[in-house]
Amino acid sequence: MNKIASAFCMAASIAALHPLALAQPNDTLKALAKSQTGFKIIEQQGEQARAIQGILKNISLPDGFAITLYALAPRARHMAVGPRGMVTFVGTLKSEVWAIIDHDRNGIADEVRNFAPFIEKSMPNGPCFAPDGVLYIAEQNRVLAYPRAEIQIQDANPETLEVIPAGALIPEKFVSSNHTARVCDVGPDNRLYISLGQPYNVTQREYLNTFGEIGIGGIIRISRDGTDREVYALGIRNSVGQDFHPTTGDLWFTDNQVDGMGDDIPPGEINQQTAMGQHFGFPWFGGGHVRTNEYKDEEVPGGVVFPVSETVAHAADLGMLFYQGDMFPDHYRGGIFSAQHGSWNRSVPIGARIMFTPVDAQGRIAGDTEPFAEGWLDENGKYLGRPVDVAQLKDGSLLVSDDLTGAVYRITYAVPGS
Ligand SMILES: [Ca+2]
Ligand SMILES: [Ca+2]
Repeated sequence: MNKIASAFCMAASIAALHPLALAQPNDTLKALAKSQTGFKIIEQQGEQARAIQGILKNISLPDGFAITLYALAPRARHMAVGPRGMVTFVGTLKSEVWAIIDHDRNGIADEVRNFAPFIEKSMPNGPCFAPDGVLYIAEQNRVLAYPRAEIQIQDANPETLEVIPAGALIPEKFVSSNHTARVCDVGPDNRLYISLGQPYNVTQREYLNTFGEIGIGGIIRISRDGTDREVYALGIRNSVGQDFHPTTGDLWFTDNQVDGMGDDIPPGEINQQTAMGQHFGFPWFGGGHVRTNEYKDEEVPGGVVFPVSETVAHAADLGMLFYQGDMFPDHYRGGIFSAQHGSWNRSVPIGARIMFTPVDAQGRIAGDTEPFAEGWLDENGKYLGRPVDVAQLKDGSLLVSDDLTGAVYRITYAVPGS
C-alpha cells in the first residue's frame, strides 16, 4: 500500500491561517479543521445554481424527458459512478477530482467535496471504476488506484496504489497541453484501457514509429497492477470517450478529427474495435474517409478500420456510454449517448449537445447519430454550456457533465401524462 502525502496542501493550509483570525471563534475552529484537511466543500445553492436552472429550462429533449441541475462541480469533466451508488467522481483538467455524494441514494446530490486533497494531482481528467469498487484516476501522466475510494471520501489521504508512476504513461518530452485529457475504463477482461491522444493536429512522420511503440495516438491496455502494457489500438487522433459494449465486449470510442480543413470536413467519429491491434486511419485519414493534405499521397496502412458512425465535423465528440438502464423507453436501451463539447474550429459553431446513436441487440449500429438534448448554443453562437461526459446512475437516469458552467445535470424520463 503506497500512501502518498502532499506537502503542497499543508503549505496551502498554513498560508490560509492568518485571515481566519478575523472570524468568530466557532467559525474559526470549523474553518481551521477544513483547511487542515484540505477539503473544499462546494456550495450548492445560490446565484450560480439559479442561473444554471434558468439555462436548463431552454434545453430541448424528446417527450417525457426532463433535465435538472444535479450538482455544482467546478470544471466538471469525465465521471465515474461508484458501484455502491452513493458517490460519483468527477475529474477536471486542473488539480481537483470532485466527489458528488448522494447520501440517501435518492437521485439527488447532497454534497460536493474534493476527493483525496492530500494527494496532489495533475490534470486528473479520467476516473473509472472496476466492478469490485477500485477507483482508477488517469491523470495527464500518471495513474493511481484508490481501492476504497467510495468509503474514504472523508479521508484527505485515502489508500492508494501506484498503477503507472508519474512520468511513465508517456515520455515527458512528449507531454503537451494538447490532447492529454485521459479517459480510462476497465474492460470485460478485467484490464485497464487508457486513451493516449497524440499532441499534434496532424502527426509528423518522424514521430509515427515512436508514438506507435508507446501507444500515443492510440489506446493502451494494462493489467490492473500496471504490468503487461500493450498497445491495443492505433491510428487515433484524440479519443476522449470510450465504453465497452455490454454483450459483445467490443471497445467503442469517439475520436476528435483534424482541424483547419474547412467547416464541413472531416467528420467526427464513433469507432468500434473488434480485435487487438486494429488501426483507425489517422493521420492518413483526418476523419472518416477524408484524407489529410499531409498524407494524401502516401500509401495507407493495410486493414484500416473506418468509423461505424460519422458525426458532424468539429463538434468535438467526447464522453460516451452504452445505455443499460431501464428508466428510458425501449428505443434507447443498448444505444449510445455521447457528448459533443462544441466546435472552436468552425465559422458557425456547432455541438454543445447530447447525441444518441441507436445500436441493435447484436451490437451493431442501427441508425444515424442524432441530437438528444440541445440548447446550450444560443442563436448568436454563444455557449451557455459545454457538455463533456455522460454517466448512468443506478436508477437509469443519465448524468451530463459541463466544464463551462461547472455543473452536472441529471436527465430523467417519465411516461408523458403519467
Ligand atoms: Ca440525496
Ligand atoms: Ca479514423
